[in-house]
Parts: sequence; structure tokens; C-alpha cells
Amino acid sequence: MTEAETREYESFMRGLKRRNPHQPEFQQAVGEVVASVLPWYLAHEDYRRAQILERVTEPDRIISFRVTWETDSGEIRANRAWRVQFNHALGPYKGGLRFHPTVNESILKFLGFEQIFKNSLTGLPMGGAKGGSNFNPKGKSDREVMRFCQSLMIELSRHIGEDVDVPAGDIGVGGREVSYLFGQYMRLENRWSGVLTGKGLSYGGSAVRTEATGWGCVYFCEEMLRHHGDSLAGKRVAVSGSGNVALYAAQKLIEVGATVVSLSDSRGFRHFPDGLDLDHWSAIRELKEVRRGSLAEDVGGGIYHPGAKPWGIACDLAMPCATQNELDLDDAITLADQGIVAVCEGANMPVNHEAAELLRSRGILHAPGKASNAGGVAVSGLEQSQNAMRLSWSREEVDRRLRQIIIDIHARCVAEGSGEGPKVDYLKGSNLAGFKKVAGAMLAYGAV
Ligand code: NDP
Ligand code: 2IT
Repeated sequence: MTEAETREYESFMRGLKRRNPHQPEFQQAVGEVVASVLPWYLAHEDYRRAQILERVTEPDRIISFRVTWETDSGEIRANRAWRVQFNHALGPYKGGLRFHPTVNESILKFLGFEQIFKNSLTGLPMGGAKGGSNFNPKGKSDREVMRFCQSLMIELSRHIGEDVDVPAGDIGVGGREVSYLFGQYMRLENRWSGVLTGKGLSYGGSAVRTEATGWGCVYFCEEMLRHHGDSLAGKRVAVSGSGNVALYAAQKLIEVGATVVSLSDSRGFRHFPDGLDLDHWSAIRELKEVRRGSLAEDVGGGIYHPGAKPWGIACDLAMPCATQNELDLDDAITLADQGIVAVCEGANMPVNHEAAELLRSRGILHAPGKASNAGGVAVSGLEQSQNAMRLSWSREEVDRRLRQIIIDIHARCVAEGSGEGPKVDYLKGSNLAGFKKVAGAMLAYGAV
């Protein structure tokens, strides 16, 4: 940025922080997008006059409500829940629901904001939203989770609809929760519609939605490496997380000939110095998806490191797939010092700002989540299309479309992020490509 651009950046961010105090994650996500798009924005007086940047950083609305539910032993509990409907310039609001004790308005605003540009990058007609609750599903029975989901849907149902807002899963919300939420919505509305995505295959779900985020992340990584004359074959990949995204990223990595050297969860990580194999992967999938256990339990291999992150182990590439800000400056230095070639984000904003700067300064390829994890919401978009047409595509058909969407996203990043060095700046490329489309639509709508 030039001196004048830096002054504008600082002035904009001062205003944003004043309007959104005590929301560090939201401020961080906005700061990263604004840094990428500001030079283009300042050069386009019509966008500036229309206050696009001020407007796109202010959610259309935030719905906040109490969810009261009953435990198995008859005690009453109350949680907070939100839906942040951030921007619907490109289509009905779309984005996941997160159930985790750390959920607050700052986290949901950061996720909803990122979702606007991610959804724009997919090329599908989807606006950006996010929601969730500080409800902790860990240690709760299926019945308790069901009662919580049903109670939450009583309020949420007033604000969503297949042409209005279409929620899906995120941390703590998978097939079980989406099914409870969907069942309750149908009961309340007395009508079948594709109001949620991530449904079961026999009741309107799409093939490959479960795998889509992880597989899409690996497809993006392959494209990025191919573009730079490299490939995933034989690469040792440190993966964090062991939830939906991490598991299917690991599965696809093994399939394309990479070596998965770690998985992690909120309590620690498991190191596989010789690589995770598919039998062991299946046992871990069963442990996490079905039994909802911890990686500390020995399911037949690897060395468990409690309370630690996997970024210190020998690897060629890092794929953070757990949560925001899980890879900091010290981690980035450790990874860079051992010569990694790329960081490819499966999670949303897992690499913090200082770590991202370090990766850039050391010439390490960095795929930001809004590009590399867009496969999940892309197949959600395909699920909406199938529901609207009342038909289902085969696994092969959905996978083919997913792969093509990812190839197109990669090309959009290259088109906007090339030029300043030998390597593509994927942060700038994804932010600019995602932003321009949304900004163009907002400009066309006038002052709304
Ligand atoms: P899951 O709930 O399936 O899995 C989350 C994983 O991350 C678990 O292994 C969990 O550990 C770990 N984790 C969660 N919070 C923390 C934390 N604070 N510190 C350390 N580890 C943590 O979620 P998903 O796999 O769906 O989501 C993972 C990431 O991917 C999130 O950033 C999400 O926003 C993003 N994402 C998800 C998409 C989807 O379609 N599901 C699409 C695009 C992005 P434990 O098992 O101990 O809880
Ligand atoms: O962060 C994300 O893109 C998701 N959690 C998926 C959202 C969706 O609507 O499928």
C-alpha cells in the first residue's frame, strides 16, 4: 500500500473498531479483506461514493435469541443463539451454524463476513450468513441435543426459508443436528423445502456434501501446487482437527498419494511419523463421528501428544482444519524453518495475521479458507439446486461439479492475485475476486 492508502486503511479501521468494540475476530477478518481491496476501491470513485466498504462491513441484520431446553434429568437450561444475516446481494443468505461454548457475536460476525466473499467466489447465487449458539454438544445425550435443536428452530424458523436464508453445519453441527433442525422446521411449517443443507441422503441431502469441504480443500491444494510446478504426491502433510473437514481432507490426501502425518482435536494431537493409513483412518472416523470420543483414545496407531498443536512435526505442508487462529507467528516460524512449501486452510481464518505475514515474507504459498474451503458451501449450493429441481445427482456428478467449481475459484484467485512476485498472492486474489462481484451488485441496487 502507498502512504495515502495506508492512511485511508487506518482511518477506516479506526471507525470500524469504534463501531464494533470488543469484537477482535470480526475486526481481524475485516482488516484482512480491506487491506486487499482498498487500492482497487480507492481507484473507483463510484464505489466510494456509494460507501460500499462501510455498507458491506455492516450486517443486514443480527437476530439474537434465548434457547430454553430441558436436560434428561428434567433441569432447565438456557443458551444464547444468533443468526447473522450479513449480505444477500448475490442470493439468499447461506452459511453454517456453529454450536460451541466459545460462540459469541464477534465470532459469528467474522464467519458471516468471510462467508459473503467465499460464496461469491463459488460462482453460485448465495449471500453470506452464519449462526449458532454457545451450547456445548459435548457430553450431551442425543435426546438433549434433539430438544435443544427443536427449541432453537422454534425461533429460527421465523427468519429462514429456501429463498430467504439456508443454514447448514459448522463446528458442532453435523448430520445429526441438521436432521433434528430440519424435522422441526417441517413440523412447524407443514411443508417440505430445501431450507437446510447437509441433510441425510434419503431426505434431500446431496451426495458428497459430507466429504465436500475436505475434498475441496485437497483439490484446491493440488491446483495451487500444479500452478507452481509442484504436486501433492509424496508430500508429508500435517493436518489439524479430526472433525468433518479434517477427516475428509485426510482421506483425499491419502488417495492422491500424500502422507498424512497428524490429526488433532481440542485436547492434543496424534503424530503418525510413517503416515496414516486408510484402515486407521476408518477407526478414527468411527471414533470421532460415531462415538464422539477423543484422539487420546488409542485406536491403533500414532503417538498422542496431549495439550500440543501439530505444527512442530516434520512435514512439507500444513493443512489447518480445526478452528480460527490455531496457527500463530511462532508456529509459522517453526514451519517456515523446516522449509514447508504451502499452508492450505481447511478451517476459517486458522492462520492469524502475523503468521500470514511471515508466510508471505518467506515465499510460502498460502491458500486462505474463503478459497480453499469453499467446496463445502459449494456442494450445499448444489444441494439447494437439486432440492429445487426435485432430483438427485450421482456421487460422480456432484464430485465432478465440485472439482470444476474449485478449479474455477483457483483461476479467479490467480487472475486477481498474480503479478507482484513469482508466486500467486492468494489472499489478495481471493479477497479481490470475491469482493468485486458483491460490490458490483450492491452498486447496481442503488441506495438499499
Ligand atoms: P467439527 O465440529 O466436525 O470438528 C472440529 C474439529 O476441530 C474437532 O476435531 C475439534 O476438536 C477441533 N476444535 C474445535 N474447536 C477447537 C479449538 N478451540 N481448539 C482446538 N481444536 C478445536 O467441525 P468442522 O470440521 O465442520 O469445522 C472445522 C473448521 O472448518 C471450522 O473452522 C469451520 O468453520 C470450517 N469449515 C467447515 C465447513 C463444513 O462444511 N463443516 C465448511 C468450511 C469451513 P474436538 O473433537 O475435541 O471438539
Ligand atoms: O464455513 C462454511 O463454509 C460452512 N460451514 C458451510 C456452510 C454451508 O452453508 O454449507
